[in-house]
Order: sequence, then C-alpha cells, then structure tokens
Amino acid sequence: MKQTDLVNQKTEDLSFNAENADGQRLTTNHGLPINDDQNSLKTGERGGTLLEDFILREKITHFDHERIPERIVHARGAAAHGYFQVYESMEKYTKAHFLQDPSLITPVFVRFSTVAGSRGSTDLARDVRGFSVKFYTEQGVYDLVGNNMPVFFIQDAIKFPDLIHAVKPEPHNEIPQAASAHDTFWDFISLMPESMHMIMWTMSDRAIPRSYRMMEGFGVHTFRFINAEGKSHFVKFHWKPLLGVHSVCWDEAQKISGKDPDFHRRDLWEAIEKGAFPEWELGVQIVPEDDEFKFEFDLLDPTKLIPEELVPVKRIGKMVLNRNPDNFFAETEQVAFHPGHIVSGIDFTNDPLLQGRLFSYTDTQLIRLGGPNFHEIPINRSVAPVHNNQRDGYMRQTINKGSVSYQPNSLGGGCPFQAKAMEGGFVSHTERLDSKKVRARSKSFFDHFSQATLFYESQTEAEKQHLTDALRFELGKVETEAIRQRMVGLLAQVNKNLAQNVADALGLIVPETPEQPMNHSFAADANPDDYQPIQAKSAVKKSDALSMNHTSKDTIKTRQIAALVADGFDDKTLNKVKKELEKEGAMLIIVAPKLGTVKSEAGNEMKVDQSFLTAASVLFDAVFVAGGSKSVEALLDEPNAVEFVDEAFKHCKPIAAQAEGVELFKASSRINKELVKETHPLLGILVDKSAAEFVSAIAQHRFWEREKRDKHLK
Ligand code: HDE
Repeated sequence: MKQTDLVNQKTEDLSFNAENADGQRLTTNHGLPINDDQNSLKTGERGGTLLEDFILREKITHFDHERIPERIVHARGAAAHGYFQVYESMEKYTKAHFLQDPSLITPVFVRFSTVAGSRGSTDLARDVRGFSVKFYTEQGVYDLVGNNMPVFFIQDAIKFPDLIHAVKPEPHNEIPQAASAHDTFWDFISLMPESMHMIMWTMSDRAIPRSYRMMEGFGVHTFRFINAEGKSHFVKFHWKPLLGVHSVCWDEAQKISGKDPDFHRRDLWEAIEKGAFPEWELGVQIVPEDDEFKFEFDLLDPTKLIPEELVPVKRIGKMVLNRNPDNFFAETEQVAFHPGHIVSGIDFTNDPLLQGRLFSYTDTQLIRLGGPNFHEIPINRSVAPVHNNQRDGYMRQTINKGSVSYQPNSLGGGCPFQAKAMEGGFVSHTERLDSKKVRARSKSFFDHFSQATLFYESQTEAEKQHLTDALRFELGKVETEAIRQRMVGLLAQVNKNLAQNVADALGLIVPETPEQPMNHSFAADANPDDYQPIQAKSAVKKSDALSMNHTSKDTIKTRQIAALVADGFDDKTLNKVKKELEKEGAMLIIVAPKLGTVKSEAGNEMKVDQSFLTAASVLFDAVFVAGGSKSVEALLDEPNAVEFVDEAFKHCKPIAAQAEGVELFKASSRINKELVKETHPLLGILVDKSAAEFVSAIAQHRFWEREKRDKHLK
C-alpha cells in the first residue's frame, strides 16, 4: 500500500463530519436555500434594515461568535495527521496495545507550537516548542504531550502560573510579544536556580529550530511502562527526527520573523503537500524499578534528564506525518491534548510537575472549548467505542438511549460494565506509599547546576558562542541592573567562563566569590539555610547527545536552495545542479530580478519562482550563483542579489558559484577575498565545484567555523 493511500481509521472517522460545498446550494444553518446573500432586508432601497431579517441575523451572530479563547500557553501552533508503527513488540515492558504488534498502524494527530507568543505571533521566537502527539489507539486515546527540550524550568506545578506570568508580555503595556528578553522573565529566573538547566537549553540554538521537522521531542517527565504481569519500569520518551536536528541562527530568526512569520507552519504544510513526509523514531530510555535511586539526580525531578551515556535510547517505532488538516480551526485549534489521556500499559510517576499537569489540561479545555463535551469534537473523538454514564452539558452530540445512566444498575442489564484487566480495563499501578502529608520539596531535587554545566560543557565551541550571545542579547534587553547581576551570579555556578563572557558584554563583573544563589522555593517560616542548592557530582562529564553537532548530516531532503540568475545565465550547469539536488530530494528555487521568465545564454526560457523583492536568503538553506557573464553583470547591478549572498555567508550557509558567478562573492563586503580565491569546501564556499560536492556541503547544514574566520581574517 502506498503511504499516500493510507486511509486510516481516524481519517474515516473525521470524514463523517466533513463538509463539501461542491455543486451545492447556499443555505442557512437550518437548511433553507438562500436566494440573495448580497443584500439585507430593508424598508425600501434606501431605508433601515429590518430586525426581521433572520438571514442577516444568523450570519452576523455566527460571525460574532467565531473566536474562542486562545490557549494560555502554546497558543501558536501547526499540526498534521499521520500514523505510528512499532518496530517490535514491547510486551516485555508494556501491555499498551499499540506497542505490541509491528503490523498495527495507529493513527496520530501531532501539534507543534511555541509557548509564549499569542496565536498570531512569529514562528521564529526564541522559545521552547511544544510537541504533542495524539495516538488514536484501539484501546482509547493516548496523548504524549511533550516539548522539544527534555527538561523544564520548574520542579513543582504550583510555580507554573508564576513562570508564565513572568514570560508573557508585561501586564501594564503588553510588551514584548513572543519574547523572553524582558525584565519580568529574568527577574523570576534569577530567583529560581532550579531553572538553570532549562535556561541552557532555551538559550541554545534548540530554541530556534530550522523546522518542526528537524526537532527532537521529549516526554520530559519520567513515566511508567506496565507489562501484563503488572511489573513497572520507568520510562522517558524521545522523538528522534530522521532529517536530523537543525537550527537557524539568531540574526536569521529575527529576520525570518519579518520576512515570513509563518516559516515553520508553511514548511510543515509544504513538505507534506509535496509528499516529503516528516518522520520521527520513538525512543525510550527504560529504567528498572530497582534502579530508581541509582542516579545522582531524582528521576521524579523534571529539571533533570537521564544522560544517554547512562541509559541508551532504544528506538522502538516510527511516526510519519502524511496529511495536512482540512480545516485549521476544526482540527489544529480544537484539538485538546492532556497528559492524563493514557492507555493500559502506561502510567504516571509522582513527578510533582506532571501531577499538576494532570489537573490543568481538562480544566483549561473546559473554558477554552466551552464545556465538558470537548471529547466529542471530531478531532478529539476516540476511535475506540465510548460508553459511560456521563450525560448532557453544553453542545452534547451523543444521543444516549434508554433510561439508565448510573452504575450499578439492573434495568440496563448492568451495562456498560467494567472491563477486566485482561480485557484492557485500566488498572492504576499499585505503589506503596507510606508518608506524612507535607507541603515541601524533596532534598533530592536540590542540585540545580550540575546538569546545566553538563549541557554547557557538552556543546561545541560554536554552540557555546551562540548560547553566550543569546544570554548577552536577552540580558541586554533587561533594564534592571540588579537582575542582570543576579543572573551573572547564577551563571557563575554553571560555568565561570560563560559567566565572565556574558558579564563582559553587559559591563558587569563576576564577583571573585559569587554569593550563594538564593533559592526561594520554600515556606515563609522555613530556614533558608535548609534550602540552599547543592552541587551533585555528575556521573557523566560530557554527553554527545546534547550537542546538535552530533546529529545526522547525511541528507539534504526537503532543503530549499536559491539559484540566483538573470538573463544570459548558463542553463547547462544550472540544470545539472538542479537535477542532482532534486535527485537528493532538495528543491532548487529560481530567484531573478523580476518574475516571469529568464532567458539563458543559449536562448532557453526558464520560469522564475521568486524575485528579489519576495525572496530573501534567510528563507533558504543554501545559495547557488549561476554562471554566464551577462547574468552575473545584471546581478551585480542588483543590490538585493549581493546582499543575498552576503547574508547567506554571514549565516554560515553553503554558497556555491559557477564560473563568472564568483564575482558576486567578490562583491560581498563580508566574504573575504582570500577565501574566494582558494575556495574552501571545508567552510562551505564552493567555486566551480561539482554538484555532488554542493550536495554534501548542504547536508552539513551550517559552517559555524566561518564565524571565527570571519572575525580574525577580516
Ligand atoms: Fe503544558 N499546558 N503545562 N507543559 N503544554 C498546556 O493545555 C501546564 C508543561 C505542553 O498543542 C495547556 O490545552 C501546566 C510541560 C504542550 O494543544 C495548559 C504545567 C510540558 C502544550 C498547560 C505545564 C508541557 C501544553 C494550555 C506545569 C512538556 C500544547 C492549552 C505543571 C512536557 C498542547 C492546553 C497543544 C499546553 C498546563 C508544563 C507541554 C494550560 C500547569 C512540562 C506541548 O493546560
């Protein structure tokens, strides 16, 4: 079966609610055919409108109510349909039905999002990305509601409203939109040492992905797998993108926000429309219950990850996204995820962040979607049958028959009856709890810095540079000096050089003996000395998995390459390059001074895809400048063409030129003439090189080395 032909159960289920107006008459909501939808009913042609006009009233009333509240977090998102298949049965660890049989295809709906911005904000904000997967399993809906970073800012759900209030636009002037670079966010963070590990992730390039299709996903919390014997293993979930993990750079992100704020949304949509279906492997880190206390961190602490060097990630299945939604509102906006939607074979742990989430998600849907029947909205509807005694409420769709809506009953023959465990009935994992009721935090959560240090020290030099620059930018936007100074103090606990480099740019100094950072996560009557952070010794000093440099760089599938041309270009070489790139699954986009067609030096016409007015280098992965003396002359006269190359060079993208095309490189004020003369495949600068060499340069994604060269060669 071709993947495109795959009509899965959920697609069929959704089709019951699909509307198609092809060849149909226009009607009111109640089916009355409408004769005139252009004019309202009036007392004479120039007279007042009549209240009687039910057609006008219905239309305007519906319009007035078209909006629902946006999500308080993760408001901006994009989603797609697809499916998941496990590679081999996971029955040893879990009885989850969708993880047993490699021939079973489970439909999924996946929503990616930014966190802080509102619905209309840019895709390229520096932010965490949401990665929510709804599995429509035969045993009910399972939601894996994760992020593209494996840890979180806070350890206890009670701090979530504070965190979000701090990062959202400031309440007095609603500034800034979709940005953490402001006083309230860093004020909160500077008083929250537990956030330092997550801060390393959000200040890294992971927070500005190249594409949703090139992000990892993480379940964050430790969950449990439960097998048929009731045995529990701890599990951490990962999504590994087959295209590798790639980012843009910050200067680029800011420019994309202006040129195409829908960059990620468009990228996902177009890839799927073109049949280049994004794929991820589901990975699990499994920890036997007996090993719960084996680590120097607590498995229940959501500010910690399990280094892959300690527990490898086993890839257990693959997810493919192969269909765009039909309607953004009906599907992407109305989808309701909930970490509490689990299936038999999966269970929770006592992670206090997860425990709070288990309350929040239903609660938020009640206000956002307007009542308790949001599970009946087609995108949320289970493909497994739903029978219970819950009734009524706003917008109820189900028509429950009969007089019985209670249990136990005899009038309904005892139905619906409880399911035995062996028939898939959910049984909560039995956990021995022998404790006092306390409002407190476990001391095993008090090491706030060692994994922040591990993350920082696992980065390459270029990644460290980007992280440092991000902190300089963010704290540079903070107006209150005391906040900046507190942050420098916290950074000093992570890595002295990092603190020093950030402090230098802020005109601050790192104190010789930095003050012990203040932890504020304790009660008013507690003794602060009992709550100070501790420094655990990390069992792992460096983890390759934490650096994007170690991601797969063996494909250029779906990459967008701009070819700069004008009349008189050499089409022979260009066509060769185009063929080679397309063979590898990439796209060559023809960019010329104006739309329409360009004529090659051999007299052949070629369609122009974009002009310099609509295209910009930040929207592409690489640039090719075609040869042909007339073409290059025209491009040299076009300031946008020179800027195109200049900027692509600045953002460390592969740039290639053929024959006279090199003149454009030479015209760039940024590209060092020496580099051009020698041509540096190692720096991603290719002059008169083969198409194959260009392909392997694009697969590298970026040549960060250039940033260093840039400084000392100029
Ligand atoms: Fe969420 N989160 N969250 N969150 N979250 C929501 O639920 C919340 C947390 C995540 O595409 C809300 O339906 C609390 C961690 C994603 O529709 C809300 C806490 C992780 C999405 C909510 C957290 C996430 C949400 C808002 C701390 C990664 C988007 C709208 C205890 C593991 C889902 C909604 C989508 C959405 C609450 C922390 C991921 C308010 C209270 C940690 C991907 O219920």
